[in-house]
Amino acid sequence: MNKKRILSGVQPTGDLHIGNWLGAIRNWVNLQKEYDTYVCVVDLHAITVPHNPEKLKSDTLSTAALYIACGMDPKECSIFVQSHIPAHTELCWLLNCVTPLNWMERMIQFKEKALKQGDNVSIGLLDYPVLMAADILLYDADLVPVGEDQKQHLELARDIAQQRINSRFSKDKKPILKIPQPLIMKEGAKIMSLLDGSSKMSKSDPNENSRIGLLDNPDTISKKIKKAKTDQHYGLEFGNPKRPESDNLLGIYSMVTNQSKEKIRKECSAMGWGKFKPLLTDALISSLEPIQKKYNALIQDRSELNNVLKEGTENAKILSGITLQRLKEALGFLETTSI
Ligand code: AQP
Repeated sequence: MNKKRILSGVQPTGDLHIGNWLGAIRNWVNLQKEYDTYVCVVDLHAITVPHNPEKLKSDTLSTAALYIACGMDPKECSIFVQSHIPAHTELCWLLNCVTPLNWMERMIQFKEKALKQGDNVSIGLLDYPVLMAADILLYDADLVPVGEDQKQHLELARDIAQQRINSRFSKDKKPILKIPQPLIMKEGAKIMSLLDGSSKMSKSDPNENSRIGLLDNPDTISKKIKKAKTDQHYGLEFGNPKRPESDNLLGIYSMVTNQSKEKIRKECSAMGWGKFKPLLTDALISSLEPIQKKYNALIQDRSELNNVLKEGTENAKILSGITLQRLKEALGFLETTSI
């Protein structure tokens, strides 16, 4: 039986953090054997907010290298850069022309990011979810592993595919685009800022102390954890809405030590912050050390990384070309072969 396909990606908008790892990449690593896995570095998404061209290049490479360093195995999956496959932008245009504007204006992430941009909001930022729909639909993905924050975008992709393409343009009731399902992992679905347990850890947070970068050195990790927000209570607990920092840091500790919440609860319920923080620091340092080692090797000798990206691009070109052609036919475009 054919494996079901999954597709996912991270934007090269800065240094990847443990939220990107625990909420996304680590899940892909666990899924890659079971699924036909496509992961891309979504660089076209990264320019929906103001960007630095030199940094975009290096962030794109470092994001791809981190996929591999975190355990994505090029023998099990295809890794590629979104902008290397022109079908993404072409499909995005086709979908733009059938997507109602008011669907886009409802998107929570757009509203949040637009607030930060003031008068500088680009059409690209508004269109971000349509490009994301194109990314997913191009590969006939069955499942999309996403964090809780991306669920609304996936629902939009499903609505565009079903309501605006399949039900309007399919002639023989055979779907033109496959309807993807979200695959949301319970643990690590959302890692919160170190400085505010109620807001998401994010690359674009101007305060670097809000996040642990995957490439942070031990000294930086230690300093950031020392500065992490705490509360006045003694003893640490999960799930108390009045103590989001306790829940978040315990959750991170549980994930990086690969221990169940139950075990962590027993270990930490009678522990003060002063005793817990060094434990968390050590656990983070040792879980990131093998990732950093592999990353440094990949970046120093780029030949392995280049080969992985070339092969991934070839695979992605084949699949995306088939879907794009199928949709263009259904929409009535004149074929080049007929002239
Ligand atoms: N804090 C988080 N907790 C769990 N998962 C997270 N993801 C991001 N932040 C967290 C997941 O990482 C994947 C890729 O994210 P992205 O970089 O494409 O976009 P994002 O969600 O907007 O990530 P950031 O770090 O917040 O970037 P900026 O600041 O540039 O917008 C997604 O699966 C996401 O759920």
